[in-house]
Amino acid sequence: MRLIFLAALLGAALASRVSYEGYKVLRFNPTESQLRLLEKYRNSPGFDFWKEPRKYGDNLDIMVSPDRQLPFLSFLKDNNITFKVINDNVQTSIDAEIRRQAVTPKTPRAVSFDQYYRHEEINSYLQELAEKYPDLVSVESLGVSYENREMLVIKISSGGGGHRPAVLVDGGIHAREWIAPAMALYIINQLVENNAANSDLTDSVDWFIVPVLNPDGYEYSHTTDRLWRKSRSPIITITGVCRGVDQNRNFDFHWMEIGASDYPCDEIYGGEEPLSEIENRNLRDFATLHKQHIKLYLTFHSYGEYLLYPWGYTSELPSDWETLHALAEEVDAAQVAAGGNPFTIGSSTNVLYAAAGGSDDYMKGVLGIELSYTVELTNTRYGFQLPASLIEPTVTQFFEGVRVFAKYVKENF
Ligand code: 0X9
Ligand code: ZN
Repeated sequence: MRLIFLAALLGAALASRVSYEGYKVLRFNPTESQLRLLEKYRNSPGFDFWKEPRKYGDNLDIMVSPDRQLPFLSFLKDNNITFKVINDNVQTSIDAEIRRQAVTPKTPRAVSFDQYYRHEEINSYLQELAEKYPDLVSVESLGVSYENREMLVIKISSGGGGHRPAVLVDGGIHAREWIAPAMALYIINQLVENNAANSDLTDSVDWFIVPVLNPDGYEYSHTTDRLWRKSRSPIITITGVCRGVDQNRNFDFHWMEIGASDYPCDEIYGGEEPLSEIENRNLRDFATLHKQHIKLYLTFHSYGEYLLYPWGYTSELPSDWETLHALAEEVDAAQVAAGGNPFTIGSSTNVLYAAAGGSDDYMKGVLGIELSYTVELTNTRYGFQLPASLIEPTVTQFFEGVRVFAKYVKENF
């Protein structure tokens, strides 16, 4: 009976999903000239560049659709480009993930870090914390998403009447990067439910945490297309409707200048206008209201193990880049001491790629938040589909870095 129920649940979960049957992910360690050759495939149909290298020695991961594999493999052979297949069939790993999600018991009122939660579950957890810890926690709505999902921000403050320096954290601007909301949730969990051990992080610093900045995309990546990145608002084109804007190309600072597309069907579509996306306007409004107090902005993404600071729109550096760099190094040392791999540190443009309209650039460039970082968590062969069993080591290791960030804010503002 139980088996039939589970099979039915799984059947429903698998129905009408985007299929990645036969898609492979190849990992390269290209030389500069090989990279130039591979770059030509970047915008070709059937190719999805999951992770980009910038400096020699970094890896490049490309997902290739079944119909493009044969010609691509012979191109690689002709050019002596070696690679490893890190995922032989993306659909198989998606199915395994769906199976795990369907059978993992959801335990209300006790969060755990061995499973990924849905948006509703995350919202309920935040509300429960507000009820249980009224002296430390309050929850506010930033507004609703395009598809009417409530976007919650949790405020963690042990007092001070809103005059203390604050940290703004978000996760999940990119739908498929599930470890990002999980990281945000872990920070919340530690600051609130383990406050006795972490009271030094909240005794003179306030926290504003938005665990899911793209709730519609996040839900869509759970129900329909595991590799969805963008928001879900529809945009009419001459060939039909395409959905979604890359919310991290949509902020109003050097919008569309570089590394963004004006074609609505592209993964890095910047939107019809800056801040076209309601989810981004919701964050903008909240951050603007509190900008005097927010000293540090952390936006979580995956994957690649990078600690990035502005700018993403230019290779020039902000005047205080040495402070940003030195703090990132301290943060990295702490997470390495906790067992993590060393992260690559630098400005987005210089160590990753140029891409304007990101939330990190906006927070610093427009709102004047001094310390602004994009954190790209994890760099495993699993790509975006980090197995749930690896959530805990990932988030606990990086939490040691978060401690260093908090200490810096506490001591310097
Ligand atoms: O491209 C992005 O938006 C981020 N990488 S991801 O693979 N998670 O999509 C990096 C953003 C870095 N910041 C800026 N370019 N402003
Ligand atoms: Zn991302």
